[in-house]
Amino acid sequence: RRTRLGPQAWVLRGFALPHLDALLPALAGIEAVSPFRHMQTPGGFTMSAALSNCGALGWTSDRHGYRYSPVDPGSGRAWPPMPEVFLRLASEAARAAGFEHYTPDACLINRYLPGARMSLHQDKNERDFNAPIVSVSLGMSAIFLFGGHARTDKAARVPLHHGDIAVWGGEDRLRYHGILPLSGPPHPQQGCQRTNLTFRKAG
Ligand code: MD3
Ligand code: FE
Repeated sequence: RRTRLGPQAWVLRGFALPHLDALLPALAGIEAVSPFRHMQTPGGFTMSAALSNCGALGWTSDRHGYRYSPVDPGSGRAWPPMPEVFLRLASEAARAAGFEHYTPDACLINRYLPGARMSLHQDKNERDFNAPIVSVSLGMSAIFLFGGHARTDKAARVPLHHGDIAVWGGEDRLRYHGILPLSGPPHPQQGCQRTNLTFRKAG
């Protein structure tokens, strides 16, 4: 089932479910090399969601700013490579939403425990705003905030569940968005957490 959120924004309900037997072990492998950690923001706050990355470039944040980096600042070594199953899933989801030939070079992995949130922001650290963003939700359900092109535009609230994939491109690519504080029942397999994979063409 495909739900339209905007002219070029879609939620593909349950699209990742048939891929989870391959996806979850690959995720565990990444986590073992580049563990989840809480990053500092340039404003001096600690982000409530913990993050890791895989792929050629990883999104990082510290007191000096936000940027994509080929190395994990925790280890000084390259981020783990993007698993084939990640690439295949991201590219299939992009195609299902109308974006052909999607080859992301970055996968940011956010982990939310109850209470963790992401306030309204735009994704502007990528070089190419033409490529779509693909986001895979795993574990506990969350309420996604989908706003407009100005921070003060009223945001729609969209529930995202285990296995859902959202795709955003074109004129929807720079819309404000966020995640409400995580709450609700634990997920039967994943427990009290939500993990979100966000694929981007960053470099
Ligand atoms: C809509 N993460 O890491 S992904 C982020 O669930 C981020 O962890 C959220 O926003 C999460 O930057 C939401 C979905 C998403 C990502 C980028 C977008 C939605 C978007 C860009 C434009 C519009
Ligand atoms: Fe974002």
